[in-house]
Amino acid sequence: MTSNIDYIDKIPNNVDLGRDRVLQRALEHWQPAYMGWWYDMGPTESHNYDVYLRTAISVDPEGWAVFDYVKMPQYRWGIFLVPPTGHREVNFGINKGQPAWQDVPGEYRSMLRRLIVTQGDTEPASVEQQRMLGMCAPSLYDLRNIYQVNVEEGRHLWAMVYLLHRYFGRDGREEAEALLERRSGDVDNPRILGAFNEPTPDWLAFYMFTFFTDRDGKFQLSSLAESGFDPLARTCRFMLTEEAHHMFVGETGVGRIVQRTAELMAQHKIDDPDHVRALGVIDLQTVQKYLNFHYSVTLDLFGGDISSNAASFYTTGLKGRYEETRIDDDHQLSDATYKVGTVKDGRVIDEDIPALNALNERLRDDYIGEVQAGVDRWNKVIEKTGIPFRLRLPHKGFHRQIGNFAGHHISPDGMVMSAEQWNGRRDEWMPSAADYTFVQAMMSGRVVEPGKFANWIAPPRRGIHTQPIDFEYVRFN
Ligand code: BYC
Repeated sequence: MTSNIDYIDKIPNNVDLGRDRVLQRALEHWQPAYMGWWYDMGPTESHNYDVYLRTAISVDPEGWAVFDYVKMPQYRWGIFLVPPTGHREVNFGINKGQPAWQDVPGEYRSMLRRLIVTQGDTEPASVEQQRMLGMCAPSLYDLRNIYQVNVEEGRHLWAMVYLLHRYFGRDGREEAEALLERRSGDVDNPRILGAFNEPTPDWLAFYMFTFFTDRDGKFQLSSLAESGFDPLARTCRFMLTEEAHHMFVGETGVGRIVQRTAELMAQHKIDDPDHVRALGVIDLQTVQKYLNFHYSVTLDLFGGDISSNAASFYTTGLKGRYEETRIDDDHQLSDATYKVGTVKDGRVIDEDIPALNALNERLRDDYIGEVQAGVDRWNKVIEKTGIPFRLRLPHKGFHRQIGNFAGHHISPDGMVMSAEQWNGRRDEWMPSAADYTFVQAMMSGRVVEPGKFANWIAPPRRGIHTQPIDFEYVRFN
């Protein structure tokens, strides 16, 4: 395996695909089905556009990407793994110290397949969720960014499908087909995880999604990058380099929205949300409601607070903790405990449970720390304008459907309420139908003039790669 990618093959790769004819044929068989899915479910009306995209040419940390105009159906989706490092070991669990597995250990096969399928399922799901948004993009810069995110989610699907085809035989191939058959939000055949069946109806939702939900991707991929199953670890490492841009799009997108709103509020000396909306921008209260929604559905993606699945994934060496190898402990967690929140006697309390069963909660906490830092940066943007409003993360138990808080009604401040009380205040905390209608009405058309931005968002600080902000990032032909 080399760092450079072979683009001569029909399927670009750095895994010497040409040497395994059976695998190559199987993937070449899957490829047209993938293209069919892209034409059906990829970004609407985009197939003939020239988009200024980056494509991976190497898996080296330095200089792995080239930037050029590409028609998205001609994007070179392929298989890129970070090269193996000599003598890697399983770094945690009962198999700690064994050489990392280059093949699937038979006894862990179904667990591993399930992890790979769940990861793979989120990638096409997000493309499906976002497919209409190109029609109302706030600028060519943003349009290019959503397309970049979409093609890379497509590539992440390829990454998981390669593992299924290469290591799981017939049932792997069947799973790979099923990944193209499920549909986000479909009643009969939905995507596997909750958040990936929610609509992403507008650009505020898209930026929130890429900030919050793509960051779940970062933390899950980081845990899988610790896996004792070496091909999974190496493919996740490369996926993480692509993920960083998606979170950048989310953070700067929300940052530019709050900047525009707060600047107009300061300039016009107003703070009433109706007056703010009358200026054609999104009031900060609505931004807070979107934040509450996306944060809470993303917290659910980490799974139950107490999970025997998570304990098994760890004990067997299949899925580690965030930055496992940098943690200074026994990497077995046999005696350790961890605090998880739960509701007792009408109050939220912390309970110590065996750390092995609390691994989902621990990863969720790592995630929350990083998310909080991003919210602090948004608040700095608002603070600079002199506007006193601050965004904040709601309580961890707010609006949860999975884990200890599911079935309880918790306010953003962490108060346990009755269903009636909570529902009575729902529209103060979560986007209402009227909020969605307002935001969507504002985003009714697409801004196509290079360098121009919709009224509701500030321009970015700089363009893509070395290009200026008014570069023609998408040509519609
Ligand atoms: N919705 O023991 P439990 C990304 C299920 S995002 C629906 O509590 P476990 C991306 C669970 O499957 C990262 N069902 O949880 C972002 C299980 O079902 P079964 C995606 C849920 O198994 C943006 C049952 O409840 N990657 O990459 O420890 C754009 C009990 O489960 C949910 C991964 O998730 C839910 N929210 O952990 C594009 C990594 N939560 O098996 C991409 C791989 C739980 O009993 N997946 N359930 O029928 C995993 O590590 C684990 O499957 C989970 C769940 C962390 C998701």
